Amino acid sequence: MALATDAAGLEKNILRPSGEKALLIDGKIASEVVLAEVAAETAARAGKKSQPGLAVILVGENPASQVYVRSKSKAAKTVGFHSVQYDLPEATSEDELLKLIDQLNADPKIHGILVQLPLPPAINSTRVLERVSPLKDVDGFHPFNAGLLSIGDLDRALVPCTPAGSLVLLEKAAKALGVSLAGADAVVVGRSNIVGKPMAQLLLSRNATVTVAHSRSRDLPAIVGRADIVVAAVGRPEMVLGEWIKPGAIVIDVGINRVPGEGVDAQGRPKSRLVGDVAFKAALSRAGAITPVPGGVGPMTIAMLMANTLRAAKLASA
Ligand code: NAP
Ligand code: L37
Repeated sequence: MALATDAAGLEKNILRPSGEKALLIDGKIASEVVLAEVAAETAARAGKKSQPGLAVILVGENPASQVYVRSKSKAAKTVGFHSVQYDLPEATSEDELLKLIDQLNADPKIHGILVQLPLPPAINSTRVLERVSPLKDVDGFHPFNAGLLSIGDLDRALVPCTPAGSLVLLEKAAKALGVSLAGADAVVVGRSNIVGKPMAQLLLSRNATVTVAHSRSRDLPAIVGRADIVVAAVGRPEMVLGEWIKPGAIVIDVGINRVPGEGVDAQGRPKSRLVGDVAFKAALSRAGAITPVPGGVGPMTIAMLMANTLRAAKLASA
């Protein structure tokens, strides 16, 4: 797709694809801005305050998780953090994992602990997530942080990275379009604890009128069709159709779905490609602004993890 930056006034992460109506919100560029800010603040702490430290734990060999965990550890090094990664075998017991978390909770060099999901079926995820100290819970999955977000105490909450990054992109889009989130009708499709629910809380904190749709919702096209803001976090390739989108709406596509592509790669394996939960091409000609997949919310998730780790380090040394 040929991209042309729009006339003056648009930030460099907001692009207008030539011939299209919608603005394209580039998460890659936006994430680089966040990462540069975190790096600058980290550099400014050197010699005065502790170096922020992030521990990332991966259990098993889920290929997507391997990619994400590698990106997270790499980003942590790039911004100047102390970065450690634990690659544990699939057969790791819950007790072993809990012991590692206890060690990291007690380690003053570590300010953020992330346990990548999904965990192997033999491990109870709830017990594991609740073992992470709420002050080091940079994923924001501990009930204590979920509770703070739910009562609107955003000064103290560590907020889950994907919704936090989605909100940054949403605010940039609203600014570029000259609209306000306050009073806007927002629809979040999906109600998971890691994306949909915290996203709904964040939108509420910005005074949007929030509807949360899910697999039991009746008439999803009509619900989506009323929305000024649509956040799709379903995990179903291109299920939100372009024709559902209200003209001019802001669309944040959280979905990451790998689908069969065309042809074969150099090793002769069938190619695959990533698509979101929104039928992107059709939505592009109706939406006011939209995030692409890949290159939208995904890179922001990683950047917000770094921002959360820096925040956790500040909270620890306050
Ligand atoms: P999840 O836990 O599987 O939740 C999916 C939600 O979608 C559920 O609430 C489910 O409803 C709802 N749903 C499923 N089918 C539906 C349908 N036909 N109509 C309406 N709602 C439906 O998924 P998740 O962890 O929230 O992730 C969602 C997507 O975001 C996935 O594609 C995932 O890969 C992606 N993701 C991206 C990032 C990123 O950084 N970009 C981070 C995390 C996740 P019920 O509750 O009724 O079952
Ligand atoms: N914080 N996030 C946290 N904790 C977890 O336990 N599972 C999980 C989680 N999810 C997660 O890390 N998601 C995620 C998804 C996509 C990217 C990063 C993180 C990402 O970088 N996506 C790229 C494409 C990467 C690819 O080619 O596969 C993108 O541009 O969207």
